[in-house]
Amino acid sequence: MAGNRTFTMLKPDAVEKGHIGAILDQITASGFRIVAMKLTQMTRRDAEKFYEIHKERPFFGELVEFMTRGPIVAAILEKENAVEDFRTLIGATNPEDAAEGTIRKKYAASVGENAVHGSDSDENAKIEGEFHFAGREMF
Ligand code: YYY
Ligand code: MG
Repeated sequence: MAGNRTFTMLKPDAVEKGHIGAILDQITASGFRIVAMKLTQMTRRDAEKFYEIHKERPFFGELVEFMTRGPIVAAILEKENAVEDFRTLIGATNPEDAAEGTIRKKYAASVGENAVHGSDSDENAKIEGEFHFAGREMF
């Protein structure tokens, strides 16, 4: 059975460009309820750990550099079928391939700086949420 929570980050590019409000508005208007949220900045060690699965990929260095260059908004979102529905809402990893109206299509500049993260499985949603939030910060 599909879980009802996913984890997201509004990435440094989206925060720098002043898109926090518009993106959160689209997320909540799409039926997601915010059950944890904060503005935070990842250290190099945090980013290397969070994206560990990609550590052998050629873009890993740039990804860590990008994700640590400024604050992000981290949040846990609740909705039926949250992981899959949120991936649909954000669109393809590369904004050029993202469907019209998706968050990445609207706000992302490139595959590297693609505005928003969405967990890819229920298991990772739990791991990623717990990476960023203590129990008393999750509602
Ligand atoms: O889950 P998602 O963010 O859509 O893509 P992943 O394949 O998990 O890659 C994570 C992250 O890495 C992506 O959001 C941007 C970056 N990246 C990249 O810079 N270049 C690529 N060719 C693929 C991914
Ligand atoms: Mg991913």
